[in-house]
Amino acid sequence: MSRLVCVSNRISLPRKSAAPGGLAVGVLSALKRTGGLWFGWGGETVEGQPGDIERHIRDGVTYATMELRQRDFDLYYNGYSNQLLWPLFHYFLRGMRYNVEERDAYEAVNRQFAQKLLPLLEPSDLIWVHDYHLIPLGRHLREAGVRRPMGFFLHIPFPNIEMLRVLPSYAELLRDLTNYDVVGFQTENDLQAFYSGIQHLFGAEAIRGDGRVRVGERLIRVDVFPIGVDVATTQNEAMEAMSSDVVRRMYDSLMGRHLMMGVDRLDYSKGLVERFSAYQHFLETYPENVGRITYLQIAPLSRADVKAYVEIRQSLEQAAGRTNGRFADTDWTPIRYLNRNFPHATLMGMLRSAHVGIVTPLRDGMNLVAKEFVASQNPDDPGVLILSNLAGAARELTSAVLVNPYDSRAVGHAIQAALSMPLPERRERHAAMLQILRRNDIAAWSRRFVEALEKVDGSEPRVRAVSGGS
Ligand code: ADQ
Repeated sequence: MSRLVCVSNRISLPRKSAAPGGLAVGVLSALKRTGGLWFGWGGETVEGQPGDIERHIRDGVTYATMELRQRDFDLYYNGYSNQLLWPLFHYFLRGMRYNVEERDAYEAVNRQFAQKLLPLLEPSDLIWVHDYHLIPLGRHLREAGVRRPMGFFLHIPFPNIEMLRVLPSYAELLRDLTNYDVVGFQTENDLQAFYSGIQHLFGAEAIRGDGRVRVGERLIRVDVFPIGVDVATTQNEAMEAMSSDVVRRMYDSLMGRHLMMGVDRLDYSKGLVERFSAYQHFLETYPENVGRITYLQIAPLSRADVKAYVEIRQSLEQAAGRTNGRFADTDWTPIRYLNRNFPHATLMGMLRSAHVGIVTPLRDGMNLVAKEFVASQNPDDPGVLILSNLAGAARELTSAVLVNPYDSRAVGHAIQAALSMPLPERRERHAAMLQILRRNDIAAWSRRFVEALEKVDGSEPRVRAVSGGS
């Protein structure tokens, strides 16, 4: 039987408190099911030469971590990955900057990943590379002679060619993706955007009738694999956490008020400034809610070394301060804004306590919090999900209250509609969404991707790398 090898920029070591993030949740669920190897950066940077690979084995999963030089990390991760690819792929051109030195570091770190991974590979491995930090890794592995099936899954949106073309090296990026045998996206939109790039670069004839892409000798399966959640585990976590000390204290402190809750990494793509402004509109437009609702926003800091993230943090502190300064009373704070992590189960318990879950990213590959909110609810008396129609999750969760996150007034009205929604409608919407969550759960996601990899015939002449790098 084949071994699954997952590769991602950052890996979450067991027992260390994991940084929140959807990618880690997805990779771990895949590996827990099948066993195998998770290879990536362990979170340590060094000034001199990186040391040897470290290995830990836990519950059938081998974690192999490598170190990165501080300078490489700054340029590759904070620079190219998060100040170029992340904003570009999320359609935020204003936040994007192109720097050749960072591009070279991105290429060099991907080469390092390949060099460190090669000695760990076995002849029967299936290799699954995750996310935008590692797009060129497949080419480096092919150039080193790796013939095994290799897949790539993009956790974030893929931009249409008209947006992608802004990147000077867009053609290399597209060619790099054709070094994989399976390329997976979160939604049909992302898939179509990828086709737009393929058509632009290789012509319409490169896209075959069955959806696969033919580039030279290489045949690539391209498909949509919407990531999901573990519904039963989320439900159990949520139910159990309701009686935990933290969740009870939070619940008791509401003193019978309604709870609206948001959980997001602190990132400008998550639409938090617009959301705070929507909440302010809501309190202005529906003053009967003043003193009767609490909005709890949990937003752990991420990418704190990147300037745009420092700026968004300041804007949010100001916005929360403004609303609280204007509306708070001696015994009521309209927004409780917390920049910290919680154990996953605790978060699920808090989500279950909420009457409204508010998930309004300006763009998001999927957004697992939206799905976790639905899974955590009590089906007999479920809360209402307000969801951005620009999140990948909106393609599946069509029974949520869908909003345009830029339209703060409309989001304010949606909060009012959610709070006053009758129980039969809440139940109906929730049941419809739960059914979809069960069908497309996290196990189905990883199983479908691994099956696609298993179907790749390792003996095909797919070996010759499509050159992409500069
Ligand atoms: P993210 O941008 O990190 O993921 P998301 O999908 O919402 O966004 O996943 C966040 C995960 O972290 C959730 O499981 C959530 O419960 C957890 N989390 C958030 N805040 C936390 C906190 N304070 N403490 C502990 N855990 C916390 C990227 C893409 C998404 C895509 C995922 C998965 O940007 O679009 O859905 O990958 O593919």
